[in-house]
Amino acid sequence: MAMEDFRFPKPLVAHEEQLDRLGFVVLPECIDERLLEKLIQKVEDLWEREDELAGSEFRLEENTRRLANLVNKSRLFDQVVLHGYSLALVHHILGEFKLSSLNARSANPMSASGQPLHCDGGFLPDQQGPLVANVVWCLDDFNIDNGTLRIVPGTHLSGTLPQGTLKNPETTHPDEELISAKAGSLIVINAHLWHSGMENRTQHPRRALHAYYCRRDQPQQQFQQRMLSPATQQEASELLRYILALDEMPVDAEIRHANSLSGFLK
Ligand SMILES: O=C(O)CCC(=O)C(=O)O
Repeated sequence: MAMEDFRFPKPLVAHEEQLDRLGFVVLPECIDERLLEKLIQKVEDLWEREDELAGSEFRLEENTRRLANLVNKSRLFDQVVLHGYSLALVHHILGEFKLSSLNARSANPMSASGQPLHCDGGFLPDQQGPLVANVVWCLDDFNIDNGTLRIVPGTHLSGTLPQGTLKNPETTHPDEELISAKAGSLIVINAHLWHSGMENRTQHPRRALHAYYCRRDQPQQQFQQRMLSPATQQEASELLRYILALDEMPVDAEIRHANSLSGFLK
């Protein structure tokens, strides 16, 4: 199988142009109600079951609950990482790509869950272009009170990282925008865009899935050939195997386990 074999839906030119220029696009009403309910139930079950180990395959973050390595934990997540329209936009950003990781993040109620502005993985694009893209699945509404995502439009083109440029990446940026999106929306971002989750000032968690993709020549954040159980690998469809790069020679950093990078978490 190769990338040309995919029959992605053709993205709207307006979406491609917005991604090119601003670095993000919000897609409302992408997750139907039944799937949304099932995804919420599944992540809540996993948080209960994994307890204090939840998220530990990657990193823990104060004032949040996290989960990692989700493709290994339920077949329900196949349709998240294989969502056709979001993959078409990821392809527009990255060209040939693969899944880097599928994680969940929930900003805790009434907590200092705000993050510093960052670029995912702490990466800058290289000579071939962007290395990473993220599709945020909104399991709850994202609004100014509950820890939505803030972005600084156009900064994916700046060739700089917020940590190297700003005195304090935690504080308000003059050009920042706070995204407003209903539960069931997807937010596709060129992950070189400066962005961060905000503080949750409500009584309810603000939950999201992060389907994170990297260019196909780049190391996965969570090396799927090592992290998926033999049973999960055996059950995977041909398409899923391709998106997870299960049948490919690992890149060097994947073999050396030197790839598990965050934009700001230690
Ligand atoms: O608000 C979110 O869920 C996105 C947070 C984020 O950018 C990250 O965890 O890297």
